[in-house]
Amino acid sequence: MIPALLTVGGFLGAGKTTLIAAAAGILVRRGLRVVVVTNDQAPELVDTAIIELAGVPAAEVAGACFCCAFPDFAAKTRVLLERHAPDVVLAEPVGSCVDIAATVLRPLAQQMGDVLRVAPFTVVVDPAALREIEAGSMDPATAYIYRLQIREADVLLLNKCDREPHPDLAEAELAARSPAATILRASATTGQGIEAWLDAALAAADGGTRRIDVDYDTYAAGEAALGWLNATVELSGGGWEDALRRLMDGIHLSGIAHLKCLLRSGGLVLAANRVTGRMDVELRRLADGPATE
Ligand SMILES: Nc1nc2c(ncn2[C@@H]2O[C@H](COP(=O)(O)OP(=O)(O)O)[C@@H](O)[C@H]2O)c(=O)[nH]1
Ligand SMILES: [Mg+2]
Repeated sequence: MIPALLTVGGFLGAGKTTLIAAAAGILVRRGLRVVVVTNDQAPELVDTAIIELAGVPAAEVAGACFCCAFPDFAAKTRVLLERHAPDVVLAEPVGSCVDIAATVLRPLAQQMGDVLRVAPFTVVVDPAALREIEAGSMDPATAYIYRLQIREADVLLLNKCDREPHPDLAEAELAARSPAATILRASATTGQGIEAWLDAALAAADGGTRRIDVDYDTYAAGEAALGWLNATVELSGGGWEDALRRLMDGIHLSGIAHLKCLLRSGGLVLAANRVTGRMDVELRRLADGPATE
């Protein structure tokens, strides 16, 4: 069977990496081989570290989105195919990226259709962020990107349903915006709905065929309205959970799409996030070994 490329898009902080790590775990338990391609604006990605900590081989396309770095994406995918002979390649494009079907998935199907089949393009949606966009509190050009991402999806995965009080409203909103898409509900953190999504996505072929018209000036303005900060800092001390919380809380910006941080101390690895629509710091332990000072 030709391996499937399952691309998981969606806005910054929607839960793509969490979903991919959970899905990879499920697929491995099913006896399948899985690899992941991550993507962000800077090297040494937090996402890559999270996937590798889950024990899954990963390659990263850094410094540009999959569409702008298509040859790199195709080359890294080929290397993973040759090295690991996977059954499924999971790919996460940058959260501010759109027009992925036209610029990545269809060219890939043409160039590598003999070694890879393109599964339905899934776009993950955080209902709290969707509400914020509907309320008009996001930069209009950035909101344009968000809405196009929804229209481009073959499958819309309404995520974070474990804490969403109004999933029906969010689902109706998505159905109105993208009537032809398959809409599914999930929680990447509890695992709810992920098996059903995988079954649906991996059974189908010919993903990424939906066509959208993109105004590239507005798209560029929407990306330009987002700032990027990539930093590595060395700390000494202890009480790392508290320190990380205070560090994340102490960053004051007029708006945050997705602030993420990985803290390593000895065998301890912590991940912390703040995302659109919910500004409190979420902290997870990715590895639980003894910390150093
Ligand atoms: N409650 C809840 N939080 C989630 C869920 N999925 C992701 N998150 C959290 O959302 C934040 C961003 O997740 P991440 O996977 O990094 O988002 P990405 O930017 O789309 O890759 C993290 O704090 C995750 O723990 C979910 O299903 N439920
Ligand atoms: Mg991510």
